[in-house]
Amino acid sequence: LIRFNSSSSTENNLITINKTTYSQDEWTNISKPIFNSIGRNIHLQPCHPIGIIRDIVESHFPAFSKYSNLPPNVSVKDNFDDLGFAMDHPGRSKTDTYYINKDNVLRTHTSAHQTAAFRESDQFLITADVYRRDAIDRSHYPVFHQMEGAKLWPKHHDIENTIQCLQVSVEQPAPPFHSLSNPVQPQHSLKQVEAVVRHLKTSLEGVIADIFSKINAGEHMKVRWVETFFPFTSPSWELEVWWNDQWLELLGCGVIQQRKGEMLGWAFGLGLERIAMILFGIPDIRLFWSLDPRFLEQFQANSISVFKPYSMYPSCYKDVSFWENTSSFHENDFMELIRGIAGDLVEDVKLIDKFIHPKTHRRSFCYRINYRSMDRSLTHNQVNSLQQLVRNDLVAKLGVELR
Ligand code: FA5
Ligand code: MG
Repeated sequence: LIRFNSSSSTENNLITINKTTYSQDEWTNISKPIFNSIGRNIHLQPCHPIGIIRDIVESHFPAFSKYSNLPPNVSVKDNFDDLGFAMDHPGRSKTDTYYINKDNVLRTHTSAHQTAAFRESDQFLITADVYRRDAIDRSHYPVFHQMEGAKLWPKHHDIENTIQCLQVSVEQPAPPFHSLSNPVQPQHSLKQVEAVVRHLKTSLEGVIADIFSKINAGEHMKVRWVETFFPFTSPSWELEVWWNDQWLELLGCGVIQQRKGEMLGWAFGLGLERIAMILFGIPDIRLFWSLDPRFLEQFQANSISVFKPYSMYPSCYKDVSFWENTSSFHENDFMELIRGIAGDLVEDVKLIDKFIHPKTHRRSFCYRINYRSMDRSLTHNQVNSLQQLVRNDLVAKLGVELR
């Protein structure tokens, strides 16, 4: 059970999020730092990098309805069932998703609101904080932001005539609709789908080209489309951009699974932190959550400026090795445990050694935890006591045997 002191909204086994009260059960796995990050709404701040990017993307879709205030507590039905996620999809597991209780989660993506938004509008953008249990490093944080875009047309509308021609150079243009795992839906004609996909791709290429031209003016920007799978779109793609000598995934998208009668359309889901890290030169994802004026005062509404790092404080590495006692050890549970203790004082956690005992088949792990604060020097005593708490909790909560 979550028990937070002071003015917390949890009492006995109840948890209240945005005025809805839930009873906790054996699925509940929301930690205190996660609970506390709900409602920060950094995507609504016009002078915050995440808010600035939201404004740029929104300016590309002037006629769309905008939703930016939807609470993160949603039902399993909204987040998974209604979108066609298989019952054994790994995203549903407790190790990947924050459950409020068996039937409710913190949304893992903005797609959780698609069905409800379509009841009000045929073209919309949704911006929101989303929550996923994940690794700890400079580009992963358990809360990040997504923008969902979607547009529907009556099935027999002449979509072709609504496409504006944009000048973007695409390294790998639209792959054809050939994959058995990524097919055109049987109720759609190839001609219609080609028009929808051309509209989707030119719209997104336009957004990305606009964003990247702000830092890369005049330089040739390479993007490519890669086929992928989502349970709620088909065919589906990811858009990748060539950045620092590698392909970086920015968004997923596709033709919406036909759920709404005689309509046809597209949807996309764009991650804001990745773009913001590139655009503003922000080296560590934790900085987006900083309340330090040295961070916040660097940015102005509607303008892109490269982040000037203030001094880096020293980091301190601590290793911990242990045997698992059951075969149920999951790395995300360990990450969550560390976040619960060290919060934003942990920069990254890496598995540096793994060993399987030849006779007992028990697994042994060695992890290296890098502690570093972004706004002060940590003392040895502080780091040692954090590490001691991590070691204690490993035994008490994950049932491992320290080596
Ligand atoms: C989705 O979340 C789908 N809902 C996207 C979608 C919407 C597809 C509508 C089709 C139609 P995915 O898990 O790939 O897909 O996440 C989408 C984007 O969010 C990624 O491309 C990436 O930019 C961002 N993202 C995903 N995981 C993380 C993470 N841990 N940290 C930062 N950004 C992330
Ligand atoms: Mg993806």
